Amino acid sequence: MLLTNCHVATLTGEEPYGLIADAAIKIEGGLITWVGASSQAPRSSEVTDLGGRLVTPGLIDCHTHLVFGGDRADEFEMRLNGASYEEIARAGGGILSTLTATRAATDAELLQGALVRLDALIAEGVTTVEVKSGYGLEAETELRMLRVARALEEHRDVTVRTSYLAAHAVPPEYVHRADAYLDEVVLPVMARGAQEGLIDAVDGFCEGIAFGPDQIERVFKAAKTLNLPVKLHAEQLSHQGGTALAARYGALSVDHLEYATAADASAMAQAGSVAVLLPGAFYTLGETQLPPVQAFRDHGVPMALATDCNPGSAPLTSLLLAMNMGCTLFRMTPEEALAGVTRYAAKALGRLDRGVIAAGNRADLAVWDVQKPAELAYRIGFNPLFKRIKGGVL
Ligand code: DI6
Ligand code: FE
Repeated sequence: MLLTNCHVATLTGEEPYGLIADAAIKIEGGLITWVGASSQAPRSSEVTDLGGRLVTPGLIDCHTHLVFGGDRADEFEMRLNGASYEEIARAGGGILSTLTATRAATDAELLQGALVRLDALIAEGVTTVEVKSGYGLEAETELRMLRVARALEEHRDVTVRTSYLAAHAVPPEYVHRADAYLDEVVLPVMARGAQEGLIDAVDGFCEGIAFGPDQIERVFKAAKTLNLPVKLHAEQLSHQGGTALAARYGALSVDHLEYATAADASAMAQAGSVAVLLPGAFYTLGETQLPPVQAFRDHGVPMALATDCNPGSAPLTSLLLAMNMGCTLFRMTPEEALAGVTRYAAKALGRLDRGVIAAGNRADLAVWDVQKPAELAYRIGFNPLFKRIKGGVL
Protein backbone atom coordinates (compact mmCIF):
# COMPACT_ATOMS: atom_id res chain seq x y z
CA MET A 1 0.00 0.00 0.00
CA LEU A 2 1.22 3.50 -0.84
CA LEU A 3 -0.25 6.43 1.11
CA THR A 4 -0.02 9.60 -0.98
CA ASN A 5 -1.07 13.25 -0.90
CA CYS A 6 -0.34 13.83 2.80
CA HIS A 7 1.90 15.78 5.14
CA VAL A 8 3.87 13.52 7.44
CA ALA A 9 5.07 14.37 10.94
CA THR A 10 7.72 11.66 11.19
CA LEU A 11 9.02 12.83 14.61
CA THR A 12 12.56 12.21 13.32
CA GLY A 13 15.30 14.43 11.99
CA GLU A 14 16.11 18.09 12.08
CA GLU A 15 12.86 19.68 10.87
CA PRO A 16 10.26 20.61 13.49
CA TYR A 17 8.04 17.54 13.96
CA GLY A 18 10.25 15.81 11.35
CA LEU A 19 7.72 17.23 8.93
CA ILE A 20 7.73 16.20 5.27
CA ALA A 21 5.25 18.24 3.20
CA ASP A 22 3.63 16.55 0.18
CA ALA A 23 4.85 13.12 1.24
CA ALA A 24 4.15 9.46 0.62
CA ILE A 25 4.48 6.37 2.83
CA LYS A 26 4.94 2.82 1.55
CA ILE A 27 3.66 -0.02 3.73
CA GLU A 28 4.43 -3.71 3.19
CA GLY A 29 3.73 -6.65 5.49
CA GLY A 30 2.65 -4.41 8.37
CA LEU A 31 5.84 -2.35 8.24
CA ILE A 32 6.77 1.06 6.87
CA THR A 33 9.22 0.36 4.05
CA TRP A 34 9.64 3.88 2.68
CA VAL A 35 8.74 7.48 3.57
CA GLY A 36 9.70 10.66 1.73
CA ALA A 37 8.70 13.31 -0.77
CA SER A 38 5.92 12.10 -3.06
CA SER A 39 7.95 13.10 -6.14
CA GLN A 40 10.37 10.28 -5.26
CA ALA A 41 7.81 7.72 -4.13
CA PRO A 42 8.23 4.10 -5.25
CA ARG A 43 5.56 2.59 -7.46
CA SER A 44 2.66 0.68 -5.99
CA SER A 45 -0.41 -1.02 -7.39
CA GLU A 46 -2.47 -0.03 -4.35
CA VAL A 47 -2.53 3.76 -3.81
CA THR A 48 -4.54 5.54 -1.09
CA ASP A 49 -4.97 9.29 -1.58
CA LEU A 50 -5.20 10.99 1.82
CA GLY A 51 -6.51 14.29 0.44
CA GLY A 52 -3.74 16.48 1.86
CA ARG A 53 -4.27 15.35 5.46
CA LEU A 54 -1.66 15.05 8.22
CA VAL A 55 -0.15 11.67 9.16
CA THR A 56 1.52 11.07 12.53
CA PRO A 57 2.70 7.91 14.26
CA GLY A 58 -0.19 6.08 15.95
CA LEU A 59 -0.57 7.54 19.43
CA ILE A 60 0.84 5.66 22.43
CA ASP A 61 -0.67 6.02 25.92
CA CYS A 62 2.29 4.85 28.03
CA HIS A 63 0.71 5.11 31.53
CA THR A 64 -2.83 3.91 32.28
CA HIS A 65 -4.73 2.00 34.94
CA LEU A 66 -7.37 0.98 32.39
CA VAL A 67 -8.53 -2.18 34.20
CA PHE A 68 -10.52 -1.59 37.41
CA GLY A 69 -13.92 -2.22 38.94
CA GLY A 70 -16.55 0.36 39.84
CA ASP A 71 -16.10 4.11 39.62
CA ARG A 72 -15.61 7.00 42.02
CA ALA A 73 -18.09 9.55 40.68
CA ASP A 74 -19.84 9.54 44.07
CA GLU A 75 -16.60 10.63 45.78
CA PHE A 76 -16.14 13.40 43.24
CA GLU A 77 -19.62 14.57 44.09
CA MET A 78 -19.05 14.24 47.86
CA ARG A 79 -15.87 16.32 47.68
CA LEU A 80 -17.64 19.05 45.75
CA ASN A 81 -20.36 19.00 48.38
CA GLY A 82 -17.75 19.69 51.03
CA ALA A 83 -16.55 16.27 52.26
CA SER A 84 -12.83 15.93 52.88
CA TYR A 85 -10.54 13.17 51.57
CA GLU A 86 -10.23 11.85 55.13
CA GLU A 87 -13.98 11.57 55.61
CA ILE A 88 -14.28 9.77 52.30
CA ALA A 89 -11.42 7.43 53.16
CA ARG A 90 -12.96 6.62 56.56
CA ALA A 91 -16.20 5.78 54.76
CA GLY A 92 -14.27 3.18 52.72
CA GLY A 93 -13.56 5.44 49.76
CA GLY A 94 -10.41 6.22 47.79
CA ILE A 95 -8.18 3.45 46.46
CA LEU A 96 -9.87 1.11 48.97
CA SER A 97 -13.24 1.49 47.23
CA THR A 98 -11.68 0.64 43.86
CA LEU A 99 -9.88 -2.29 45.48
CA THR A 100 -13.16 -3.67 46.81
CA ALA A 101 -14.96 -3.18 43.49
CA THR A 102 -12.08 -4.71 41.51
CA ARG A 103 -11.85 -7.80 43.72
CA ALA A 104 -15.62 -8.25 43.46
CA ALA A 105 -15.77 -7.85 39.66
CA THR A 106 -15.76 -10.86 37.34
CA ASP A 107 -13.16 -11.07 34.57
CA ALA A 108 -15.93 -10.30 32.07
CA GLU A 109 -16.91 -7.17 34.00
CA LEU A 110 -13.30 -5.98 34.23
CA LEU A 111 -12.85 -6.61 30.52
CA GLN A 112 -16.06 -4.81 29.60
CA GLY A 113 -15.17 -1.72 31.63
CA ALA A 114 -11.65 -1.60 30.22
CA LEU A 115 -12.91 -1.99 26.64
CA VAL A 116 -15.17 1.06 26.97
CA ARG A 117 -12.20 3.17 28.07
CA LEU A 118 -9.89 1.59 25.49
CA ASP A 119 -12.38 2.40 22.72
CA ALA A 120 -12.29 6.06 23.72
CA LEU A 121 -8.49 6.03 23.38
CA ILE A 122 -8.60 4.14 20.07
CA ALA A 123 -11.11 6.66 18.69
CA GLU A 124 -8.35 9.26 19.03
CA GLY A 125 -5.75 7.26 17.14
CA VAL A 126 -4.13 5.26 19.96
CA THR A 127 -2.41 2.11 18.65
CA THR A 128 -0.37 1.08 21.72
CA VAL A 129 -1.46 1.31 25.36
CA GLU A 130 0.23 0.44 28.63
CA VAL A 131 -2.01 -1.04 31.37
CA LYS A 132 -1.10 -1.50 35.03
CA SER A 133 -2.33 -3.85 37.72
CA GLY A 134 -2.53 -2.43 41.25
CA TYR A 135 -6.18 -2.48 42.33
CA GLY A 136 -6.19 -6.10 43.47
CA LEU A 137 -3.31 -6.03 45.96
CA GLU A 138 -3.74 -9.77 46.50
CA ALA A 139 -2.43 -12.61 44.35
CA GLU A 140 -5.56 -13.64 42.52
CA THR A 141 -6.86 -10.19 41.61
CA GLU A 142 -3.46 -8.81 40.59
CA LEU A 143 -3.00 -11.74 38.18
CA ARG A 144 -6.58 -11.42 36.92
CA MET A 145 -6.00 -7.72 36.15
CA LEU A 146 -2.91 -8.60 34.12
CA ARG A 147 -4.73 -11.37 32.23
CA VAL A 148 -7.61 -9.04 31.44
CA ALA A 149 -5.12 -6.42 30.21
CA ARG A 150 -3.52 -9.00 27.91
CA ALA A 151 -6.98 -10.12 26.70
CA LEU A 152 -7.69 -6.60 25.41
CA GLU A 153 -5.44 -7.44 22.45
CA GLU A 154 -7.79 -10.25 21.46
CA HIS A 155 -10.75 -7.88 21.34
CA ARG A 156 -9.23 -4.79 19.72
CA ASP A 157 -6.50 -4.11 17.17
CA VAL A 158 -4.08 -2.53 19.62
CA THR A 159 -0.78 -3.40 21.28
CA VAL A 160 -0.99 -3.77 25.09
CA ARG A 161 2.06 -3.53 27.37
CA THR A 162 1.48 -4.57 30.98
CA SER A 163 3.07 -3.23 34.15
CA TYR A 164 2.88 -5.06 37.48
CA LEU A 165 1.92 -2.47 40.13
CA ALA A 166 1.17 -4.54 43.24
CA ALA A 167 3.32 -1.96 45.09
CA HIS A 168 0.59 0.65 44.54
CA ALA A 169 -0.82 0.80 48.07
CA VAL A 170 -0.79 -1.26 51.26
CA PRO A 171 -4.02 -3.31 51.29
CA PRO A 172 -6.27 -3.39 54.39
CA GLU A 173 -5.04 -6.88 55.35
CA TYR A 174 -1.53 -5.47 55.85
CA VAL A 175 -2.08 -2.07 57.49
CA HIS A 176 1.21 -1.03 59.17
CA ARG A 177 2.83 -4.19 57.77
CA ALA A 178 4.03 -2.98 54.37
CA ASP A 179 7.15 -5.16 54.42
CA ALA A 180 5.10 -8.26 55.14
CA TYR A 181 2.88 -7.32 52.18
CA LEU A 182 5.99 -7.14 49.99
CA ASP A 183 7.27 -10.51 51.23
CA GLU A 184 3.97 -12.38 51.12
CA VAL A 185 2.26 -10.84 48.08
CA VAL A 186 4.23 -8.41 45.91
CA LEU A 187 7.40 -10.47 45.44
CA PRO A 188 5.96 -14.00 45.06
CA VAL A 189 3.15 -12.85 42.77
CA MET A 190 5.70 -11.03 40.62
CA ALA A 191 7.51 -14.34 40.09
CA ARG A 192 4.24 -16.08 39.22
CA GLY A 193 3.17 -13.34 36.83
CA ALA A 194 6.57 -13.35 35.14
CA GLN A 195 6.41 -17.11 34.70
CA GLU A 196 2.99 -16.77 33.06
CA GLY A 197 4.39 -14.09 30.74
CA LEU A 198 1.97 -11.52 32.12
CA ILE A 199 4.47 -8.79 33.05
CA ASP A 200 6.33 -6.50 30.66
CA ALA A 201 7.61 -4.13 33.36
CA VAL A 202 7.47 -3.68 37.14
CA ASP A 203 6.11 -0.43 38.57
CA GLY A 204 5.64 1.01 42.07
CA PHE A 205 4.24 4.03 43.89
CA CYS A 206 6.94 5.75 45.92
CA GLU A 207 5.10 8.20 48.16
CA GLY A 208 4.43 8.98 51.82
CA ILE A 209 1.00 7.36 51.50
CA ALA A 210 2.40 4.29 49.69
CA PHE A 211 5.96 2.86 49.77
CA GLY A 212 9.32 4.41 50.70
CA PRO A 213 12.47 4.14 48.54
CA ASP A 214 13.87 1.25 50.63
CA GLN A 215 10.71 -0.76 50.06
CA ILE A 216 10.63 0.09 46.34
CA GLU A 217 14.26 -1.02 46.10
CA ARG A 218 13.24 -4.48 47.32
CA VAL A 219 10.67 -4.60 44.50
CA PHE A 220 13.25 -3.45 41.93
CA LYS A 221 15.81 -6.04 43.10
CA ALA A 222 13.27 -8.80 42.60
CA ALA A 223 12.42 -7.40 39.15
CA LYS A 224 16.09 -7.47 38.17
CA THR A 225 16.46 -11.12 39.16
CA LEU A 226 13.51 -11.85 36.84
CA ASN A 227 15.05 -9.71 34.06
CA LEU A 228 12.09 -7.34 34.07
CA PRO A 229 12.57 -3.61 33.38
CA VAL A 230 11.31 -1.17 36.02
CA LYS A 231 9.46 2.15 36.14
CA LEU A 232 8.14 4.21 39.04
CA HIS A 233 5.45 6.67 40.15
CA ALA A 234 7.71 9.15 41.94
CA GLU A 235 7.70 12.67 43.42
CA GLN A 236 3.98 13.15 42.67
CA LEU A 237 2.85 14.65 45.99
CA SER A 238 6.19 15.14 47.76
CA HIS A 239 9.91 14.55 47.23
CA GLN A 240 10.79 11.05 48.47
CA GLY A 241 13.91 10.20 46.44
CA GLY A 242 12.24 7.61 44.24
CA THR A 243 13.57 9.17 41.06
CA ALA A 244 17.23 8.78 42.05
CA LEU A 245 16.52 5.16 43.01
CA ALA A 246 14.72 4.46 39.72
CA ALA A 247 17.63 5.98 37.78
CA ARG A 248 20.06 3.70 39.64
CA TYR A 249 18.00 0.75 38.41
CA GLY A 250 18.00 2.03 34.82
CA ALA A 251 14.24 2.65 34.84
CA LEU A 252 12.49 2.87 31.47
CA SER A 253 10.56 5.82 32.87
CA VAL A 254 9.83 7.81 35.99
CA ASP A 255 6.27 9.10 36.10
CA HIS A 256 4.46 12.15 37.61
CA LEU A 257 7.59 14.03 38.86
CA GLU A 258 5.94 17.26 40.04
CA TYR A 259 8.39 17.46 42.97
CA ALA A 260 11.47 16.25 41.07
CA THR A 261 14.63 18.39 41.25
CA ALA A 262 17.35 19.36 38.76
CA ALA A 263 19.55 16.67 40.36
CA ASP A 264 16.79 14.12 39.64
CA ALA A 265 16.69 15.30 36.02
CA SER A 266 20.45 14.86 35.76
CA ALA A 267 20.25 11.31 37.16
CA MET A 268 17.45 10.45 34.73
CA ALA A 269 19.45 11.78 31.79
CA GLN A 270 22.39 9.56 32.71
CA ALA A 271 20.13 6.53 33.11
CA GLY A 272 18.28 7.21 29.85
CA SER A 273 14.94 7.24 31.71
CA VAL A 274 11.93 8.99 30.15
CA ALA A 275 10.01 11.56 32.23
CA VAL A 276 6.31 10.61 31.88
CA LEU A 277 4.22 13.68 32.75
CA LEU A 278 0.57 13.21 33.74
CA PRO A 279 -1.29 16.52 33.60
CA GLY A 280 -4.68 14.84 34.02
CA ALA A 281 -3.82 13.87 37.62
CA PHE A 282 -2.31 17.31 38.30
CA TYR A 283 -5.54 18.87 37.03
CA THR A 284 -7.94 16.58 38.90
CA LEU A 285 -6.10 16.90 42.22
CA GLY A 286 -5.82 20.68 41.82
CA GLU A 287 -2.05 20.51 42.23
CA THR A 288 0.04 23.66 42.02
CA GLN A 289 3.60 22.26 42.03
CA LEU A 290 4.70 22.08 38.37
CA PRO A 291 7.07 19.36 37.13
CA PRO A 292 10.54 20.78 36.27
CA VAL A 293 10.02 20.80 32.50
CA GLN A 294 12.87 23.26 31.88
CA ALA A 295 15.29 21.10 33.89
CA PHE A 296 14.27 18.09 31.78
CA ARG A 297 14.99 20.11 28.64
CA ASP A 298 18.31 21.40 29.99
CA HIS A 299 19.50 17.89 30.86
CA GLY A 300 18.13 16.30 27.69
CA VAL A 301 15.60 14.08 29.46
CA PRO A 302 12.96 12.96 26.94
CA MET A 303 9.41 13.81 28.06
CA ALA A 304 6.33 11.67 27.43
CA LEU A 305 2.68 12.51 28.16
CA ALA A 306 0.01 10.01 29.18
CA THR A 307 -3.56 9.94 30.50
CA ASP A 308 -2.87 8.04 33.79
CA CYS A 309 -6.48 6.89 33.22
CA ASN A 310 -7.68 5.74 36.66
CA PRO A 311 -10.89 6.10 38.67
CA GLY A 312 -9.43 8.36 41.35
CA SER A 313 -6.89 10.99 40.35
CA ALA A 314 -7.35 10.96 36.56
CA PRO A 315 -10.67 9.76 35.11
CA LEU A 316 -9.31 10.78 31.70
CA THR A 317 -9.68 8.82 28.48
CA SER A 318 -8.43 11.44 26.02
CA LEU A 319 -4.77 11.51 25.04
CA LEU A 320 -5.45 14.59 22.89
CA LEU A 321 -6.68 16.39 26.01
CA ALA A 322 -3.57 15.23 27.88
CA MET A 323 -1.54 16.86 25.08
CA ASN A 324 -3.47 20.09 25.45
CA MET A 325 -3.03 20.01 29.24
CA GLY A 326 0.71 19.33 28.82
CA CYS A 327 0.89 22.58 26.86
CA THR A 328 -1.51 24.78 28.84
CA LEU A 329 -0.68 23.52 32.36
CA PHE A 330 2.99 22.44 32.01
CA ARG A 331 4.05 24.88 29.24
CA MET A 332 5.30 22.12 26.97
CA THR A 333 5.42 23.06 23.29
CA PRO A 334 2.95 21.41 20.89
CA GLU A 335 5.93 19.66 19.30
CA GLU A 336 7.03 18.29 22.69
CA ALA A 337 3.44 17.19 23.33
CA LEU A 338 3.26 15.24 20.06
CA ALA A 339 6.69 13.66 20.62
CA GLY A 340 5.46 12.82 24.14
CA VAL A 341 2.60 10.63 22.87
CA THR A 342 4.62 9.03 20.06
CA ARG A 343 8.40 8.86 20.01
CA TYR A 344 9.09 9.21 23.73
CA ALA A 345 6.02 7.24 24.83
CA ALA A 346 7.47 4.36 22.79
CA LYS A 347 10.80 4.81 24.56
CA ALA A 348 9.05 4.81 27.95
CA LEU A 349 7.76 1.34 27.04
CA GLY A 350 11.05 0.14 25.59
CA ARG A 351 9.38 -0.29 22.18
CA LEU A 352 11.69 1.33 19.67
CA ASP A 353 9.91 -0.22 16.67
CA ARG A 354 7.16 2.45 16.74
CA GLY A 355 6.44 6.06 17.68
CA VAL A 356 8.46 7.39 14.74
CA ILE A 357 7.61 7.16 11.03
CA ALA A 358 10.70 5.58 9.50
CA ALA A 359 11.48 2.63 7.24
CA GLY A 360 11.59 -0.60 9.25
CA ASN A 361 9.12 0.55 11.92
CA ARG A 362 5.66 -0.88 12.45
CA ALA A 363 3.01 0.75 10.27
CA ASP A 364 1.02 2.15 13.21
CA LEU A 365 -0.25 5.50 12.00
CA ALA A 366 -2.93 8.13 12.59
CA VAL A 367 -4.37 10.27 9.79
CA TRP A 368 -5.83 13.60 10.94
CA ASP A 369 -8.17 16.12 9.40
CA VAL A 370 -5.82 18.97 10.26
CA GLN A 371 -3.22 20.93 8.34
CA LYS A 372 -0.67 21.70 11.05
CA PRO A 373 0.60 19.32 13.75
CA ALA A 374 0.16 22.01 16.44
CA GLU A 375 -3.62 21.72 15.95
CA LEU A 376 -3.60 18.36 17.74
CA ALA A 377 -2.60 19.97 21.04
CA TYR A 378 -4.29 23.32 20.43
CA ARG A 379 -7.92 22.24 20.31
CA ILE A 380 -9.87 21.28 23.43
CA GLY A 381 -12.39 18.44 23.33
CA PHE A 382 -12.18 18.07 19.56
CA ASN A 383 -11.24 14.86 17.78
CA PRO A 384 -9.97 15.34 14.22
CA LEU A 385 -9.00 11.68 13.64
CA PHE A 386 -9.73 10.66 10.05
CA LYS A 387 -8.32 7.10 9.99
CA ARG A 388 -6.24 4.88 12.21
CA ILE A 389 -3.79 2.40 10.68
CA LYS A 390 -2.62 -0.50 12.85
CA GLY A 391 0.05 -2.83 11.52
CA GLY A 392 -0.61 -1.55 8.00
CA VAL A 393 -4.36 -2.17 8.22
CA LEU A 394 -6.61 0.86 7.67
N1 DI6 B 1 -0.94 7.95 41.65
C1 DI6 B 1 -2.17 8.40 41.48
O1 DI6 B 1 -2.47 9.55 41.32
C2 DI6 B 1 -3.06 7.26 41.45
N2 DI6 B 1 -2.21 6.17 41.70
C3 DI6 B 1 -0.98 6.61 41.77
O2 DI6 B 1 -0.02 5.87 41.92
C4 DI6 B 1 -4.23 7.31 42.38
C5 DI6 B 1 -5.07 6.11 42.13
C6 DI6 B 1 -6.42 6.19 42.76
O3 DI6 B 1 -6.78 7.15 43.45
O4 DI6 B 1 -7.19 5.23 42.52
FE1 FE C 1 -0.60 6.14 37.67
